[in-house]
Amino acid sequence: EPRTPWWANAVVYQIYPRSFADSTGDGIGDIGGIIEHLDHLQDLGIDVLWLSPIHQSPQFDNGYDISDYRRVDELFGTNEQLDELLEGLHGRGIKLIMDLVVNHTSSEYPAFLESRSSRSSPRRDSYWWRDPRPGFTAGEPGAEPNNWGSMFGGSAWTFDQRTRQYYLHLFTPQQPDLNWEVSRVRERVYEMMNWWLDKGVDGFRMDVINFISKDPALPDGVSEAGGVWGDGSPHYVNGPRIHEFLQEMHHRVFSERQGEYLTVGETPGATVEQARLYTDRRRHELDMVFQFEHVSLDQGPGGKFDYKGLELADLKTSWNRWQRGLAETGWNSLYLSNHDQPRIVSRFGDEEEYRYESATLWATLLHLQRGTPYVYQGEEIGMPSAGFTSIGQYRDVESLNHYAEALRLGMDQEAVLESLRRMSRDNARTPMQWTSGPHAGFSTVEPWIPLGKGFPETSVEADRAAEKSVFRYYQRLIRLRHESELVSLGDFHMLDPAHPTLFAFKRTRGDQALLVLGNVSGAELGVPANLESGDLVLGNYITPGDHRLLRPWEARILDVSIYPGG
Ligand code: TEU
Repeated sequence: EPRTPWWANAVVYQIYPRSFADSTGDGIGDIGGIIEHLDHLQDLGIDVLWLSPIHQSPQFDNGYDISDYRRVDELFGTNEQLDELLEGLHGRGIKLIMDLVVNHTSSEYPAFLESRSSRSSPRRDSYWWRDPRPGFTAGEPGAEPNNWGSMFGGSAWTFDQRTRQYYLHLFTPQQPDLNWEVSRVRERVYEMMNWWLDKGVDGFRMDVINFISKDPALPDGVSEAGGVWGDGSPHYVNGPRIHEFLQEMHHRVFSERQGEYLTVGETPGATVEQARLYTDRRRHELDMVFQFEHVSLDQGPGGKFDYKGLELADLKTSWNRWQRGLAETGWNSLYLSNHDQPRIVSRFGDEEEYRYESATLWATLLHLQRGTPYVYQGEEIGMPSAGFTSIGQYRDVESLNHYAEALRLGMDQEAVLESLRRMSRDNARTPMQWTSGPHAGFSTVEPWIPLGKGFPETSVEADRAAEKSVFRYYQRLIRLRHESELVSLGDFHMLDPAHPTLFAFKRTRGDQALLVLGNVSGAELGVPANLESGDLVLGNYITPGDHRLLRPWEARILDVSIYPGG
């Protein structure tokens, strides 16, 4: 197998542009704002920036609905500014990967407008058009071509009066799914990818890329007793031709390029076995994928808004399986936070008294694994979740739809608000807190979404001036990965997997070994006798402690190498 890839010790930082920094005074973050904060990224020490979509879009799903794949939306700036950003990043040795949203387009994308114009359109087959279910009246409930529900509520089908057929959309009706069965559709995607790479971008984060291959029969999904919609996912998650499509994409886009690229697929529902296929380098599909197992463990059978809390042992079991499963073949991406997930200090940590400690503990447990860590904007200062208490504060289409639907079904309003407070995607989308000044230094005017409840205590300015700085701790973790092959490449060994609050693992390489210890609780915790000794490499408490005791949310990285003869 070829030499170690360049990204084996890289760290990626994600920017959600709408919420990062506003340079134009319209309350919405933009490319100019990112350019103003390049020093922040460089100081942190990251290698790659992943930019969530900045393409032209009607913004029904904050840009994950693209109407022109080669133009920057004027909300975020201009193509020239994007070139400037790319230059600024490259000048600092940072690569740029773009979001690639090609499971679906915007319903305002020209090919969709053409496709929906008539049944005989040459683009008709670029999307999934189907007749109403036989025996039902078109447009009436039950007449949908199959029983699939959309990710964001309601049917996955919308009826189009003009041509009297339905089109498929796994997300909002403004996000029609492309038909990847049609080779012309695929070739246009590859052309567009090549266009971006020719401009100098360094790769892609591929939105729900494991949804692109559907069983063309589009069979009904199994529906739960009492449930309205069937589960269509077996017919489109890791679908029949997914590996063929990804190999074709690699061939058309990457195979003849010489540069250093990064591809990461977002793959909800991917198992370890699937992920191994996606990321086995001999198969030429993807470099790594975002799996969803560890961010589903605190959910009950009712799905993401059915919050049940985390059992630490479940997380250890899951992470261990992924670490081991992709040890020989394939590669892990490591993340706790992104624009779709609640903030980690609020979700698995303590956003109040031990905000610094729990932020840095989770950072330690993540960054000391083997794989590529992703840092989501604000995570590096321990920003908590939004803490919204009224529906008027929310902006996310998924949250708003869920609220309306839940109330329609007669659920208790307070309970629904509480589940949104826990799990809403808006938890990660409040404005980046740069200072404790007006609008957190994010903008000069009222931002598009309210500031999170962590304001004004939590900000880049305050954190960097503090003795206990989350940012400085992230800097150290990132440096450690850059400098230590043990961290980037060492083997992973989980210890004490059933313990309810101790998170312990070893990394080994040759005669070198690191022991990572974390106390995932607000109570003191005795260290098992066999894990007491070692030289402290990094810890998240500034005062020295007792090696037999972990303080609340304490994390330690110890050198436990066995030196020959030592
Ligand atoms: O998300 C895909 C996805 O399935 C989920 O992460 C989803 O956002 C949510 O968690 C469902 O509860 C990707 C993008 O990251 C997301 O922002 C987009 O809304 C979605 O695709 C559609 O493009």
